[in-house]
Amino acid sequence: MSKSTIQSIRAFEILDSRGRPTLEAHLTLSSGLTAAAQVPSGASTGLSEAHELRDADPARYRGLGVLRAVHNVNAEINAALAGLDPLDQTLIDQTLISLDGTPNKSRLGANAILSASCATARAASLLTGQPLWRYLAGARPAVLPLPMVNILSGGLHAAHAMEFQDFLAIPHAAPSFAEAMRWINSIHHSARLLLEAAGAYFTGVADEGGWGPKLPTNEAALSLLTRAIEHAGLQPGAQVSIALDVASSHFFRDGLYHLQSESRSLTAPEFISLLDHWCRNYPVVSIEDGLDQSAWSDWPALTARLGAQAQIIGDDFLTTNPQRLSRAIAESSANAVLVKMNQIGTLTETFAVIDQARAAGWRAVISARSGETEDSFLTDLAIASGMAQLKVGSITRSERLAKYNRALILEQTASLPHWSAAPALLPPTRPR
Ligand code: 2PG
Ligand code: MG
Repeated sequence: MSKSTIQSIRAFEILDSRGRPTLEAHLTLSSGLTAAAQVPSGASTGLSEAHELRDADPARYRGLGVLRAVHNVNAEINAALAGLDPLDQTLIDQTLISLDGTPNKSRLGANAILSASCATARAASLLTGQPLWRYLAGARPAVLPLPMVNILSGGLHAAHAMEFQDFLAIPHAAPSFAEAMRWINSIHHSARLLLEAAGAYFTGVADEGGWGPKLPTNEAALSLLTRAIEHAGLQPGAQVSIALDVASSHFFRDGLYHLQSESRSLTAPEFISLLDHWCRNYPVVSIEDGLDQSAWSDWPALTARLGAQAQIIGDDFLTTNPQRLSRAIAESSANAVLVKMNQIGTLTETFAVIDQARAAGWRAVISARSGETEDSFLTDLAIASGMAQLKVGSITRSERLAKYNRALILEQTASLPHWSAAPALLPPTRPR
């Protein structure tokens, strides 16, 4: 027990990167020390995510206000945490989970609960005089993560210009995080030049800061990204590879994957073949939500077919949920999990999923949401996880840069091992 205990917690309604309400919590210790944390919010959410509590009052923010969640922090959570040891994160999170009492945190709201969980950890790091990443890591080996960076967006994040949600670049051969960002900047710039040259209609930047162009097909985006890597003077496959967040649940209906932009609807085996075809023709080494979130019987076939050449990630499919991950590990449904704190709602459960993935020999990608804040907590979490991969969105918009800039500074000040020190945790590479 540390000498300092939790004195109070107070939450506020603030706005996220889409201008929608979210929470910031301020936690005060008996020593007088205070710490804040802000929580993110997704748009392409999975059905099994913990519940984000919104007011449903149409008179404010079209029902999206979070004043009820704020009240839950200020009343019940404040009362339950007062007097507890901020260094006992497990106790804090167990207290929050029991206080809520529902399986999906729907009574108090996962947003309310996560704000308290993260603010406690930050206060504890300050109390112990450690950087947040080191406090969070505990005995885990901290690693500077390889970023996967959004260049082109479609799906729910870009007015459905294309069905696939994210086309991302993985600068795996970059010798440093700083150099990775420089490469990404060149690719992002080249993508714009190529889009303009092709006369593509711009829908403006998408929710995560990438380009949201109207391209004729999903494959056209894949081809354009490959050419943008080359145009930037980098070698696709050898230096920079491609990740896809298919987010396929959002165009899956009645047993078929509907690629409306391409005027075709595919069965699961046909869709797996299409992904296989693209992995052969483009340097794709990571596929997220390649199948629908409820298609448990199809995921093992996708992983058997493509798992050696690509990391097969479950996001909407696994929702950072320990039970879903256990089943997926047992059934060899994928080989990687996307980790988003607010899908599950506490830090302790988030680390449980990370540790479960590591023990199973799976990979994990620590990820932001499409609705983000200027909080850089995520970067510290990614470093602390030791899982060596980070997904934040694109390199425009400051809610993304808060995370990248934190990594840029820590690279130079914290002497962290580079991601290449953990090769087994990285996506496969396929030099061409
Ligand atoms: C995803 C995320 C981030 P959202 O699907 O991986 O890209 O989007 O936060 O909208 O779920
Ligand atoms: Mg996703």
